[in-house]
Amino acid sequence: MKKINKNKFDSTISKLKNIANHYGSEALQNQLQDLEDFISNFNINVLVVGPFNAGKSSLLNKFIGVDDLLLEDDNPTTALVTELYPTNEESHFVGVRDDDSEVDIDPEAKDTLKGFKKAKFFVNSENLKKYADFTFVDTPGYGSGIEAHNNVLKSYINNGSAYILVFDPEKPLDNQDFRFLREISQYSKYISVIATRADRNPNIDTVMNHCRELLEKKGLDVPIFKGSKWAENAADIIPNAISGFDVQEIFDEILKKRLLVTAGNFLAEISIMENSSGLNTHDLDSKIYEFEAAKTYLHSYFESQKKSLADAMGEKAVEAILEEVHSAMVSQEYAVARALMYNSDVAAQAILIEAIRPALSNALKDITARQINDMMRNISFDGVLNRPAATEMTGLITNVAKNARTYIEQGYLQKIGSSIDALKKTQKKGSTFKNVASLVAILTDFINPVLEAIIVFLPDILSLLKEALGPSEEEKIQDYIKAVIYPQIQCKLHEHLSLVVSEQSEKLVALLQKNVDEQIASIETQLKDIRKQKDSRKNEFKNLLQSISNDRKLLTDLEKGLEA
Ligand SMILES: Nc1nc2c(ncn2[C@@H]2O[C@H](COP(=O)(O)OP(=O)(O)OP(=O)(O)O)[C@@H](O)[C@H]2O)c(=O)[nH]1
Ligand SMILES: [Mg+2]
Repeated sequence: MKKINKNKFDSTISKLKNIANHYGSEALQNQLQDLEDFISNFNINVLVVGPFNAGKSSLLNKFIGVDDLLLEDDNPTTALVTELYPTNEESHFVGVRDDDSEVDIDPEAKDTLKGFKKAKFFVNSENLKKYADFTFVDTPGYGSGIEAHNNVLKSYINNGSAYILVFDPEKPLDNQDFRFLREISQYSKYISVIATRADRNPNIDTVMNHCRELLEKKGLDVPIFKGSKWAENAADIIPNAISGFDVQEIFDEILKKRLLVTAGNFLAEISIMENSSGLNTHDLDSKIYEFEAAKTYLHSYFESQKKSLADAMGEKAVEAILEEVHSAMVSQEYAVARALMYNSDVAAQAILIEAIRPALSNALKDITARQINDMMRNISFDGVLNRPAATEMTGLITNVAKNARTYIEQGYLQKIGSSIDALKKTQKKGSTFKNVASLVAILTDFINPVLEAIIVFLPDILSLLKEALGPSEEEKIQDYIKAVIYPQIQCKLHEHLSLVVSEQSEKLVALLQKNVDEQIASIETQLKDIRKQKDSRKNEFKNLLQSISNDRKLLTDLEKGLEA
């Protein structure tokens, strides 16, 4: 028995696979999977059909070699489509429900099955194994007037890849049979006719000739065989009837049709992808617009803010610092007076410096924090950018200022000198750290020279006191400190502060400007990245269109090849 070569269309299938791989389409992969399942499950369904009581079930029983496998009777008998499969194990029977679920059937009940769409009989039969490329199917006969039998046959009839029509020569082929033959010839050209019960009909050859002529006349090119279930060669009647069915030819024909369907589905799927693909860079374009606008805004905002920052750090700042220093000194008035009374200039100096140092740094802390705060608070991208982007951008910019402020407020400036080291120890090196460290450094630079100046001029100022008064006049000393020494210190401090404050405010502006520049640079990096994304999206789209057009050509060529 010739076997089907199922690999014959492998090159066509691998072309389809290549095409499917060009797209991440689940639909195409499913099509391929269905096709592969179809091929691996492929069998030639041979439907044994004919009028009721013709002897269909009897012929199949003989072929299979089990006499009571399918019920035979003089009445309309077969009620269920029964597919016959070979097995190496003991025979067993399965009922298939409408929803395709399957149940095992008790062998005793196999002849009276009810409530199933069809039955599957697995039989340990040499002939079934020998003709394993075929699945033989027993069907209910037509013309019995039993509606249920007709319906079962009707709903299954188009499942055949080949047909054997069995008739009783005592009722030669009539119009009903020809109508039936015409219907099945739509589904397959592989049809044979068997006149059975030859043992009972001495005129069998005349009947066969008559039927042969009729078939020819009706344009049906169908071979006709005869046989009897009682003949010795009864098991060979079906093999004879299918001997003209070329299994490879049947497979090729069916598979070509199936491949054409798959190619058609591929073309449809590719068209859908083409229609829904469209190049859309709207999201990227609006991002580009947003970033460009943010860049411009940041730039002009800081230009306009520089001057007001410098102003705020000018004379007004000096006054505020001096006020802080003054009240710090006043609070140490008594201690200073006592030190001087006991002739300890060094102690008096130390007390004053230790009072002035935190006052200076506190005042600076307040002013700086307030300035940075004001500046950052007024940043608003609203109106320049859409709302979510504006919030995000404002957050990005003010973050640096917020961090700087936190460090100032946490008192790093009071540990001036060691502040940067302390920061280095506690902070990872990042952009925030760098900014905060620079800020602390600027303020350190600011305070230290002022303190150094005090250390230089303080002894001279204090020695004024010694020249003016003798010891033990505590109240007088205190008055003198208040009236002469403190104003002198304030005066000297004013000179120094005015000198450094403008310089320091420039440094502060420069630091903030550096911050802004960094933000602009980061915006530019992101812009570059977005533009790159836009280019690659354009390219991808171009490639998709190209591959759609290539694959469409491949598929239509493949269709032509299959149709030829
Ligand atoms: N003498 C003789 N009787 C046969 C032959 N083939 C079948 N019969 C008898 O004819 C009757 C009908 O046979 P079945 O095999 O049930 O016929 P069927 O075509 O399956 O009938 P339905 O299932 O009703 O469509 C039974 O009583 C069989 O024994 C045959 O070749 N010679
Ligand atoms: Mg039957």
